[in-house]
Amino acid sequence: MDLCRVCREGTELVIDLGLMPRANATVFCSNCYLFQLTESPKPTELFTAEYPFFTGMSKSMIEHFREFAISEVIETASSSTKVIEIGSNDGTFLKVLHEAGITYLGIDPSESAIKKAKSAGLNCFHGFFDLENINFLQSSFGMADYVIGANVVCHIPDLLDFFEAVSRILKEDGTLIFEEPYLGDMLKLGSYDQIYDEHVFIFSVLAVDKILERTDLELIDIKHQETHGGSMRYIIKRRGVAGKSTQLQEMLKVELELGLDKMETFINFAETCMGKREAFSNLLHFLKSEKKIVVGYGATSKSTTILNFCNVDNSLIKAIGDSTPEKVGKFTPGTQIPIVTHEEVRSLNPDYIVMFAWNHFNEIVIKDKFIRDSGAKVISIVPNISILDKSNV
Ligand code: JHZ
Ligand code: ZN
Repeated sequence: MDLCRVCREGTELVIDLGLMPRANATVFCSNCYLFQLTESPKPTELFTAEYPFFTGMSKSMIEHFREFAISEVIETASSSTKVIEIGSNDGTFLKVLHEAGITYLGIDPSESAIKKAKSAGLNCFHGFFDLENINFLQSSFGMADYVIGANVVCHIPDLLDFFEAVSRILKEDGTLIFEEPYLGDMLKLGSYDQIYDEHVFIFSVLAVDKILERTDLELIDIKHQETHGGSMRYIIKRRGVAGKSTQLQEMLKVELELGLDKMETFINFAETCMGKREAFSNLLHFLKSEKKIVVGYGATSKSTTILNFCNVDNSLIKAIGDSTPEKVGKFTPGTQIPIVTHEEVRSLNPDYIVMFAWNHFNEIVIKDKFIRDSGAKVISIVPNISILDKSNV
């Protein structure tokens, strides 16, 4: 039996998604309510010099991070405020701090991301935010008023090491704020594609609150976000500095009502995933038998899970379009579907487009005339496998 990464108690299998190019199964720890992968590659193998995901590819994410920086930091900052962002990627968030004249440091292990941020003139450190580097970071940058992370903490296998590192660099009245894909939304939408090698955990509020009991930090507030198909922002202070907000207390109750502490809930989720696999596979095989041309939109990390779990290769989906130059010319991991530009996808005259970047759909529909106006039909994969009626889009 796999042990929980935090409490080392036994976990229960939720769903085995099969052998993935990297990750495979997920388990649930009913001791600390942590939904987690059984196996995950070392972070040094994932966040490499060629890491190809860049936050700034999405206009709505740029807007989101501007709002995040302003509301959580800039509005209350003084001339001495110091901010650390972990997993700062291409510097989308840092740029807002930079322009506001705030003292900051971005930290990221991916050289490709650091290069982009540095070429934009941003202050960054190339490496991991962990206990190994914390003394260096503390002596070179000093203590922080804010430690911020977005879509990064759920990527860190050793959470206790991470929280200890935060504790060492956070001022006494400092604040840790991070936001990650939210388990409640994943269960509601059946968006099992959130489960892949980089997402070691999918957090609930209950789980974050519980893990922090093992540290000198405490969850004091939460704010739900629409990004990445539903995320949760966690606001954390040193234990005893502030009380828990009313909405946090309410959310803890709601999650218990939803059964986010119970294995049974995850068994139901696994059944939903199986049903969605069958529906997707049946649809694609039917379209193939009808000689339809099917392509994909967005070579997302998430799509790796769907394609491998549902056994979808290039005989079912001809190509996937993506706006990231670093991804174009490559193939989807394990399923070998060519990743091409959106222009190339259009030239294939597709009959159907599978929307893998479903979390950016609102932005895509506005900017992509082809998706909106061509005869090609859009296949939605979240919440249900369905062919969209474009007149309602
Ligand atoms: P997107 C990544 O996941 C990895 P992914 C990581 N583990 C994580 O947690 C989240 O991000 C934050 C393309 N695209 O954002 C760009 C278009 O082609 O859903 C991307 O390749 N046209 C750190 O990869 C992909 O789609 C567009 O208009 O699942 C979107 O990837 C837009 C907006 C995007 O994250
Ligand atoms: Zn546990």
